[in-house]
Amino acid sequence: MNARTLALALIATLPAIALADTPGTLLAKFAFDKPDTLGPWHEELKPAQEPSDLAIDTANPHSGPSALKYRVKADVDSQRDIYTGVALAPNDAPSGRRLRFRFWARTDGAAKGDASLRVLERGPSGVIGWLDNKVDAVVIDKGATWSEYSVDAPLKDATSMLTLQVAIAHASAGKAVWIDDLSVEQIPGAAK
Ligand SMILES: [Ca+2]
Repeated sequence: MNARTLALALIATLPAIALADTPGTLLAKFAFDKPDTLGPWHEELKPAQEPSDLAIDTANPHSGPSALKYRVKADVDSQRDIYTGVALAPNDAPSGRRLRFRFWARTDGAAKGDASLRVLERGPSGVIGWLDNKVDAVVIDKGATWSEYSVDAPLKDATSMLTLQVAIAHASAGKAVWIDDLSVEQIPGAAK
Protein backbone atom coordinates (compact mmCIF):
# COMPACT_ATOMS: atom_id res chain seq x y z
CA MET A 1 0.00 0.00 0.00
CA ASN A 2 1.54 3.31 -1.03
CA ALA A 3 1.19 6.50 0.96
CA ARG A 4 -1.72 7.82 -1.12
CA THR A 5 -3.66 4.56 -0.87
CA LEU A 6 -2.99 4.50 2.86
CA ALA A 7 -4.22 8.07 3.22
CA LEU A 8 -7.39 7.30 1.30
CA ALA A 9 -7.97 4.20 3.39
CA LEU A 10 -7.60 6.26 6.57
CA ILE A 11 -9.97 8.92 5.28
CA ALA A 12 -12.48 6.24 4.39
CA THR A 13 -12.57 5.15 8.04
CA LEU A 14 -13.09 8.68 9.38
CA PRO A 15 -16.89 9.00 9.06
CA ALA A 16 -17.48 5.81 11.04
CA ILE A 17 -15.10 6.91 13.76
CA ALA A 18 -16.61 10.37 13.89
CA LEU A 19 -20.11 8.93 14.14
CA ALA A 20 -19.21 6.61 16.98
CA ASP A 21 -17.58 9.46 18.88
CA THR A 22 -20.22 12.09 18.16
CA PRO A 23 -20.74 13.90 21.44
CA GLY A 24 -24.31 13.65 22.55
CA THR A 25 -26.45 15.55 25.01
CA LEU A 26 -26.73 13.47 28.14
CA LEU A 27 -30.39 12.97 29.07
CA ALA A 28 -30.01 10.42 31.84
CA LYS A 29 -27.23 8.49 33.58
CA PHE A 30 -27.60 5.63 36.02
CA ALA A 31 -24.39 4.71 37.87
CA PHE A 32 -26.08 2.78 40.69
CA ASP A 33 -23.43 4.00 43.12
CA LYS A 34 -25.58 5.24 45.99
CA PRO A 35 -25.64 2.54 48.66
CA ASP A 36 -28.96 0.94 49.47
CA THR A 37 -31.01 2.94 46.99
CA LEU A 38 -32.32 1.80 43.65
CA GLY A 39 -33.15 5.37 42.74
CA PRO A 40 -36.05 5.47 40.29
CA TRP A 41 -35.92 1.76 39.35
CA HIS A 42 -38.87 -0.46 40.19
CA GLU A 43 -40.03 -4.00 39.74
CA GLU A 44 -42.91 -4.60 37.36
CA LEU A 45 -44.96 -6.41 40.01
CA LYS A 46 -45.42 -5.90 43.73
CA PRO A 47 -42.84 -7.72 45.89
CA ALA A 48 -45.39 -10.35 46.94
CA GLN A 49 -46.06 -11.18 43.28
CA GLU A 50 -42.51 -10.82 42.06
CA PRO A 51 -40.23 -13.68 43.05
CA SER A 52 -37.02 -11.76 42.47
CA ASP A 53 -34.26 -9.74 44.05
CA LEU A 54 -33.63 -6.22 42.89
CA ALA A 55 -30.76 -4.60 44.70
CA ILE A 56 -27.66 -2.51 44.61
CA ASP A 57 -24.79 -4.99 44.47
CA THR A 58 -21.44 -3.96 45.95
CA ALA A 59 -19.82 -7.35 45.23
CA ASN A 60 -19.81 -7.03 41.43
CA PRO A 61 -19.66 -3.43 40.26
CA HIS A 62 -18.49 -2.46 36.80
CA SER A 63 -17.43 0.97 38.02
CA GLY A 64 -17.73 2.83 41.28
CA PRO A 65 -18.78 0.98 44.42
CA SER A 66 -21.84 -0.83 43.05
CA ALA A 67 -24.12 -1.90 40.21
CA LEU A 68 -27.77 -2.81 39.78
CA LYS A 69 -28.52 -6.51 40.18
CA TYR A 70 -31.81 -8.14 39.18
CA ARG A 71 -32.17 -11.80 40.02
CA VAL A 72 -35.19 -14.05 39.55
CA LYS A 73 -35.87 -16.20 42.62
CA ALA A 74 -38.50 -18.65 41.38
CA ASP A 75 -39.61 -20.36 38.19
CA VAL A 76 -42.29 -18.17 36.68
CA ASP A 77 -41.79 -19.16 33.03
CA SER A 78 -42.71 -15.76 31.69
CA GLN A 79 -41.00 -12.44 31.16
CA ARG A 80 -40.13 -10.27 34.16
CA ASP A 81 -38.72 -6.79 34.12
CA ILE A 82 -37.59 -3.82 36.10
CA TYR A 83 -38.18 -0.32 34.78
CA THR A 84 -37.68 3.40 35.11
CA GLY A 85 -38.90 6.49 33.30
CA VAL A 86 -36.89 9.12 31.44
CA ALA A 87 -38.58 12.43 30.64
CA LEU A 88 -37.54 14.11 27.38
CA ALA A 89 -37.44 17.73 26.29
CA PRO A 90 -40.07 18.77 23.76
CA ASN A 91 -39.32 17.72 20.20
CA ASP A 92 -37.54 20.72 18.69
CA ALA A 93 -35.45 18.87 16.12
CA PRO A 94 -37.05 19.25 12.68
CA SER A 95 -34.80 16.56 11.26
CA GLY A 96 -35.83 14.13 13.95
CA ARG A 97 -34.28 13.06 17.22
CA ARG A 98 -31.88 10.21 17.63
CA LEU A 99 -30.92 8.59 20.91
CA ARG A 100 -27.97 6.51 21.98
CA PHE A 101 -28.27 4.04 24.84
CA ARG A 102 -25.06 2.76 26.39
CA PHE A 103 -24.52 0.48 29.35
CA TRP A 104 -22.43 -2.31 30.79
CA ALA A 105 -23.97 -5.65 31.68
CA ARG A 106 -23.19 -9.17 32.80
CA THR A 107 -25.46 -12.14 33.40
CA ASP A 108 -25.57 -15.33 35.42
CA GLY A 109 -27.65 -18.38 34.59
CA ALA A 110 -29.28 -16.68 31.62
CA ALA A 111 -29.25 -18.24 28.17
CA LYS A 112 -28.34 -16.17 25.13
CA GLY A 113 -31.20 -13.83 24.41
CA ASP A 114 -32.83 -14.14 27.83
CA ALA A 115 -31.90 -10.68 29.06
CA SER A 116 -32.47 -7.45 27.20
CA LEU A 117 -32.88 -3.71 27.39
CA ARG A 118 -36.28 -2.60 26.15
CA VAL A 119 -37.30 0.97 25.46
CA LEU A 120 -40.93 1.97 25.26
CA GLU A 121 -41.77 5.35 23.76
CA ARG A 122 -44.65 7.28 25.33
CA GLY A 123 -46.50 10.47 24.49
CA PRO A 124 -49.25 12.57 26.03
CA SER A 125 -51.83 9.99 24.96
CA GLY A 126 -49.95 6.98 26.27
CA VAL A 127 -47.80 4.28 24.76
CA ILE A 128 -46.57 4.98 21.23
CA GLY A 129 -44.44 1.92 20.61
CA TRP A 130 -41.10 0.22 21.06
CA LEU A 131 -37.95 2.08 20.14
CA ASP A 132 -37.26 1.54 16.44
CA ASN A 133 -40.24 -0.86 16.44
CA LYS A 134 -38.13 -3.55 18.12
CA VAL A 135 -39.21 -5.14 21.40
CA ASP A 136 -35.59 -5.74 22.43
CA ALA A 137 -33.53 -2.63 21.82
CA VAL A 138 -30.41 -4.50 22.97
CA VAL A 139 -30.02 -8.22 23.64
CA ILE A 140 -27.62 -8.92 26.51
CA ASP A 141 -25.80 -12.12 25.66
CA LYS A 142 -22.15 -12.06 26.60
CA GLY A 143 -22.30 -13.93 29.91
CA ALA A 144 -20.54 -13.41 33.21
CA THR A 145 -17.92 -10.93 32.00
CA TRP A 146 -18.84 -7.26 32.04
CA SER A 147 -19.41 -6.15 28.43
CA GLU A 148 -20.41 -2.81 26.96
CA TYR A 149 -23.54 -2.51 24.86
CA SER A 150 -24.71 0.40 22.73
CA VAL A 151 -27.52 1.15 20.34
CA ASP A 152 -28.50 4.25 18.35
CA ALA A 153 -32.06 4.65 17.15
CA PRO A 154 -34.43 7.33 15.87
CA LEU A 155 -37.17 8.58 18.14
CA LYS A 156 -40.76 8.98 17.05
CA ASP A 157 -41.87 12.63 16.79
CA ALA A 158 -44.61 12.51 19.45
CA THR A 159 -42.49 10.80 22.09
CA SER A 160 -42.12 12.81 25.30
CA MET A 161 -41.12 10.09 27.73
CA LEU A 162 -39.34 6.75 27.72
CA THR A 163 -39.80 3.71 29.85
CA LEU A 164 -36.57 1.73 30.09
CA GLN A 165 -36.95 -1.93 30.98
CA VAL A 166 -34.34 -4.51 31.85
CA ALA A 167 -36.17 -7.71 31.03
CA ILE A 168 -35.52 -11.39 31.67
CA ALA A 169 -37.44 -13.70 29.38
CA HIS A 170 -38.41 -17.23 30.43
CA ALA A 171 -37.70 -16.18 34.01
CA SER A 172 -36.56 -19.04 36.20
CA ALA A 173 -34.81 -19.30 39.51
CA GLY A 174 -31.25 -18.04 39.50
CA LYS A 175 -31.26 -16.07 36.27
CA ALA A 176 -29.62 -12.73 36.99
CA VAL A 177 -28.51 -9.62 35.16
CA TRP A 178 -26.28 -6.80 36.37
CA ILE A 179 -26.42 -3.32 34.83
CA ASP A 180 -24.02 -0.42 35.37
CA ASP A 181 -23.28 2.97 33.83
CA LEU A 182 -26.45 3.17 31.77
CA SER A 183 -26.68 6.41 29.82
CA VAL A 184 -29.18 7.95 27.43
CA GLU A 185 -27.86 10.58 25.05
CA GLN A 186 -29.47 12.57 22.30
CA ILE A 187 -27.26 12.61 19.24
CA PRO A 188 -27.66 14.49 15.98
CA GLY A 189 -30.60 13.14 14.03
CA ALA A 190 -30.50 12.01 10.46
CA ALA A 191 -32.41 14.03 7.92
CA LYS A 192 -35.74 12.49 7.01
CA1 LIG B 1 -21.61 1.73 39.33
